[in-house]
Amino acid sequence: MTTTTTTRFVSVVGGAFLGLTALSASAATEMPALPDVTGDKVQADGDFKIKFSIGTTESGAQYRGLQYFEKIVEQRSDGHIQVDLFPGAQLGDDREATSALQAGTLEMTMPSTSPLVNMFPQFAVFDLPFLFPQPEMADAVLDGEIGQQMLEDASSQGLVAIGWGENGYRQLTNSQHPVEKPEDLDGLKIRTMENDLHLDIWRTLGANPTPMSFAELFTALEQGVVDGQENPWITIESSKFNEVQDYATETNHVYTPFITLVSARFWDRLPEDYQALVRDAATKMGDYQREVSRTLNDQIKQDLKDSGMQITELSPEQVKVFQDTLEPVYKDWRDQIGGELIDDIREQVQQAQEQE
Ligand code: KDG
Repeated sequence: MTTTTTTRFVSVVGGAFLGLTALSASAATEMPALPDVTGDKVQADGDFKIKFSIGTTESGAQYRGLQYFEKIVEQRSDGHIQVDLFPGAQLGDDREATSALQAGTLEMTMPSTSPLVNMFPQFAVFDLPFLFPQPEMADAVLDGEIGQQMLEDASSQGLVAIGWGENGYRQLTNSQHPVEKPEDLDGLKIRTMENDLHLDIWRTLGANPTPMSFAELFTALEQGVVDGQENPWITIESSKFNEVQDYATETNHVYTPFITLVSARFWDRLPEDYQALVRDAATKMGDYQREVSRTLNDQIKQDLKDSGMQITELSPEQVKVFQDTLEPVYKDWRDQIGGELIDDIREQVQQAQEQE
């Protein structure tokens, strides 16, 4: 059952903004109120507890999505399913949390696809630079045939994959100097996710990349172990990277999705009606998270500027220099990822661009 993104992507944020301001240092950013829960109550046998772990902090869009998931599941199960949220990598980073699901010691997590390429090589397609010019094109692929097939393929190795979310477009930050062209990266030590394609991207651009878990990143930036990193604006703010990074460049170089995973051991114990409830809640969480992330993106970039961060906005010509410099990455990774998958996605993106 796949529905096209546009029909499902009804605005859930509306105008209601709650004054959630205390969470991040430069926060004028207000999180939208959680939408009301729609759908009937679900009756099934047994009581269940879901521990849901993520790596980003409680002041990000990802956590706001989890709060909506919690609200839906607890209300529609009449409290027979309890959901406990663990942000900030309290229960481990993306790889550790995913292993805990396989071991059955944790019920749910929502990692980025990038750190899991070692388990699911196809996920590397999302690490290709400048693949999605607009987020709606990523939605169309993730919510379409390709994305649904990937969820089925990732429902293996002790895991059940039930939905997508948005980490977002990645932006470069550093503590040394403004970056406007690849040459400015010469000698800069850039932290990347634990992902060989990302290492290739920054090596190809002339930087000195090093892979590291997200959980270790703030300290590594603070202590100067690395000069820079790249993440979406909302993660840069919610993780307070602006407190240890003076410069940013709006590169939008990669769109990273989140994937919602459940422990297969837990899933197999869950009655079918509750499985359907959890899957529906995961879909609604992903849609809402995308909307929060996109609604707040520009506001947060402004907050970071107001907090003193020097943000370089690249001209289309400057972006093209980065794109052209990275084109060889597509050739180098074609066989490993699968030429057909890359072509199918690029064709879908092209069609969407032609319809604009
Ligand atoms: O658990 C948090 C990570 O999924 C996410 O933030 C990954 O973008 C990421 C990074 O830079 O590690």
